[in-house]
Amino acid sequence: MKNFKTKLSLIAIAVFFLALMTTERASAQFGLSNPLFDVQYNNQFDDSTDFQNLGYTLFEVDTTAPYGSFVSMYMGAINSFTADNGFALIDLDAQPTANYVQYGELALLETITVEGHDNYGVAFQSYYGAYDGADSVFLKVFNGNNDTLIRLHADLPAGSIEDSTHYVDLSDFVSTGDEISFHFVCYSSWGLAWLIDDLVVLAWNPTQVVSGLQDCVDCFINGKPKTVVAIYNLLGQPITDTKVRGTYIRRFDDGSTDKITVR
Ligand SMILES: [Ca+2]
Repeated sequence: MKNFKTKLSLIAIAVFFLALMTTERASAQFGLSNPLFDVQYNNQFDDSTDFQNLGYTLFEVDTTAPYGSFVSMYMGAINSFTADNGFALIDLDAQPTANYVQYGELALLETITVEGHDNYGVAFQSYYGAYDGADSVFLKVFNGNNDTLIRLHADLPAGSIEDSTHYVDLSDFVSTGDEISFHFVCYSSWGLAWLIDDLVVLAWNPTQVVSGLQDCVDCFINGKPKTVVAIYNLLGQPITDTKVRGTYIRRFDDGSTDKITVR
């Protein structure tokens, strides 16, 4: 009886900590104690049971870096915020097929109900190496019976690699109350590798389109212009090496934030 009670206690403690970890993961805003925006979901790719392979070339969800014997072994791990606790990898270089036709599809098994805003988007870190022009990678967004395929790294020349934060605005095909999910899809002749991490679904007011990072629309407080004091990418990571084009979150000297697209 004593052993039984001890077992029950241990199970209760394990369930408590599992729930705590899940809550912590769900509410985490990468690297920031004060969330910059309303995070509706995040996945740090720290649990392989969140995902399922649907293609015949397989993704791994682990901390394995590319290991293909031709070129991908030189790529190294993804430069994501939470690479240490896992990421997704499809190493096409390590899984050659006889007919040079590879297809990988990694399905996120969880569905996300977006609520409370007019605008939604998804951000993630993506590290990709293409061998030739036949190689291509996509984010597939599911919303009810509709799916939308969005090509990633589309401008990447064959034979090069790119590690970058991606933001896809979902506002045109996702509304409050919708249940959405994501697949990562890859077609290749004999590509190198693709790594993914730090998926965030966020909600925001309409994005302002500006021509420069310091440009502001209605950015006055008490008659004085507000000053940009920090700039973040859509994963909430501080940005120092800003590109001219892209979508960012800015924090002003009065503590307020906005979301901009620089074109
Ligand atoms: Ca991770």
